[in-house]
Amino acid sequence: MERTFAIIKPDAFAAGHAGKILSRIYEEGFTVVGLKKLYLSKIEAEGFYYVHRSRPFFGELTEFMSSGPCIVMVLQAEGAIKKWRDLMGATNPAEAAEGTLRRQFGSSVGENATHGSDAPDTAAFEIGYFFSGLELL
Ligand code: 3AN
Repeated sequence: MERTFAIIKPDAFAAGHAGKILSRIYEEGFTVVGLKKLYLSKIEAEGFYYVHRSRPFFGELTEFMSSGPCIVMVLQAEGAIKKWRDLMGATNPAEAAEGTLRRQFGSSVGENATHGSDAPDTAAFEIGYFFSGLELL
């Protein structure tokens, strides 16, 4: 079994889509190992997206991620990292396949409803950024 880190981003949370996204997560067979609602500060968002600090959209990205509450989760399944990225779809909702979460709930490349770790090392960093071991029992 593999674990990945996921976010229901501020756009999807504010629009009331968190319940529908969680339903899909259960339907697709993930176990929700950790889950909490947070309202990130700019500093916390910058720490989370530190690998993107040199990208031109870093300011926009961290402003958006600290613009309202979100839900952070640890999801478990066979091949959870790829499975969750497949369910999310492409970064740009306009290019995301039919039936994916970003296609259904995203509105732009920045405000794209969900986040998911892209590899085992980033999953380990991202899970540890938000959850203690005790919260993942
Ligand atoms: P993904 O989240 O699909 O792995 P990345 O790693 O390319 O996508 O981008 C990291 C984050 O930065 C994504 N959550 C995305 O919403 C945001 N992002 C990517 N490109 C842009 C852009 N051109 N403008 C604003 N935000 C962007």
